[in-house]
This record gives sequence, C-alpha cells and structure tokens, in this order.
Amino acid sequence: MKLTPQQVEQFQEKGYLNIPHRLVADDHLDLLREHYDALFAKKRGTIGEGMRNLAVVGESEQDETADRSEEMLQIMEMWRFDEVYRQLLYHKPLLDIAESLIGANIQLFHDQALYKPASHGGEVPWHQDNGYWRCTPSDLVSIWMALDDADEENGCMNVIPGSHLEGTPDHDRAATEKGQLPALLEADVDENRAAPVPVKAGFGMVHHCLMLHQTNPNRSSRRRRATVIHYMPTGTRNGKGEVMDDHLVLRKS
Ligand SMILES: O=C(O)CCC(=O)C(=O)O
Repeated sequence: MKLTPQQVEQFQEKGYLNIPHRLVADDHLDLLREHYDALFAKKRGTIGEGMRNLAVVGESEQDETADRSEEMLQIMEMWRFDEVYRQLLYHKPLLDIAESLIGANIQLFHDQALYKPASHGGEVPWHQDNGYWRCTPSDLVSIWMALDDADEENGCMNVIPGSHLEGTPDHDRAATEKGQLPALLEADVDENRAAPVPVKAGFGMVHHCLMLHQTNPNRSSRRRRATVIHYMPTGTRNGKGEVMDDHLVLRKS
C-alpha cells in the first residue's frame, strides 16, 4: 500500500512517519523473529565477524579491557546470511512506502538488525544516519520495523521532528558517563524538541537520513528486536563520491 498524500506531506514536514498499517502479517513476523534469533545465536560467539556490540565502552571495539556490560547488538546485511531477510528486501508493502517517498527506482543501501536485550540493552546516541554515510544526494530513507512492541521502556526510537530540514550538525565520537563508545557518533541536539515513536511488533516507522534520532538503554524485562532497511534512489553516491551501482536494485520503473 502506497502512502497517502497526507502521509507523504507529514514525512516531508517532520522527517519521519509512524506507519499506521501493519508491514508484515503474524506468520511472517514469527518467521522473521525465528530467523533473527537463530542468526544472533549463531553469531554470538563471533563478535567482530558479523555481529558487533555497539555499546562497548573503551578505547576501541577490540580493547580487551573495554566494558561490555551493555549490549546494543548489530548484524549488518542480514540479507546476505538469511533467505527470509533477503526476501524481505522485496516485500511489497515496504517497497511501496519507499517508492512513495523516493520514487520508483530504488536500490538497497544496506539492511541491519538491531537488538537491545532486556535489562542491559545499550543506547544509540543522537545522530543522523547520513552523519555516518555521507551519501549524496542525501535522499535516503530507512524503514525501521519492530519485531517486538517497542516503547519508551525498552528503547523505541526518539526523534527530533523537522531536524532533516536543518542541515548536518557535527558528529563527534559518542561517549557515555562511563567513557567512549568507539563504534558510534553523536550530534548535539535540543532534547526539549524530542518525541518518542512507540511502534508495535509488525509495524514500523520510516525516517529521512538527515532526521536526528536516538534510542535509550533497555532497562525493562522485555527485549527489543528490530530490523532496518535503508533505501536509496538509484544514482546515489557514497561518501567517496562514487555511484553505488553495485548495490541491489529492489524496484525499477
Ligand atoms: O534500533 C536502534 O536502536 C537504532 C536505530 C537507528 O539508529 C536507525 O535505524 O538508524
């Protein structure tokens, strides 16, 4: 289902949209959860080879003395490891949303799974996605889909509405009161403008790559599993100025 003109307008004004319809049916959601858990279980012992803990506090991710008590686990490019996630890239309801926002020539930038375990799930500081990517033109959009109900207690997205219209702030190495988070960047924001975006399992939110967002630590007894697909219009250039024509074409007009 394409977004309505009002929904597109809301996205253009705010830089994100809490998508009001389900993205996957219950049986599809179950399958995504099952494959997600299996991949995280398989990669648990292989930190540094496919799964990262973005919440490591120390001088570097490899630092042996680093504090790893918090976990914000990430598997990049789920689609390369799992057929169910490869098929998700072509899932019509998702591509219809992307098409409503960036047109019918759509390539994958990348996908990822982001897992905040219960009780000790780490934070993701304020950032713009393009603060990392540096793509041009900065027209990428991301669909963040909840595999568990995500709310303020277990670390749903928080956003700064309208921030995608305000340029690119500096991004510095992120730090918590415990020390540096070597994997993450952080931008300064006015938190008085922040708004939470709670999302039910099987639903999602879509955001612009210049919209500032963050997620809080998960101190609840519920885990928070999510998967994100980052879409780009064909012809987008990476941070080195190269057209990314080797990325998967997901839809073509
Ligand atoms: O899932 C999270 O906690 C962070 C997600 C995020 O930063 C993103 O999708 O760009």
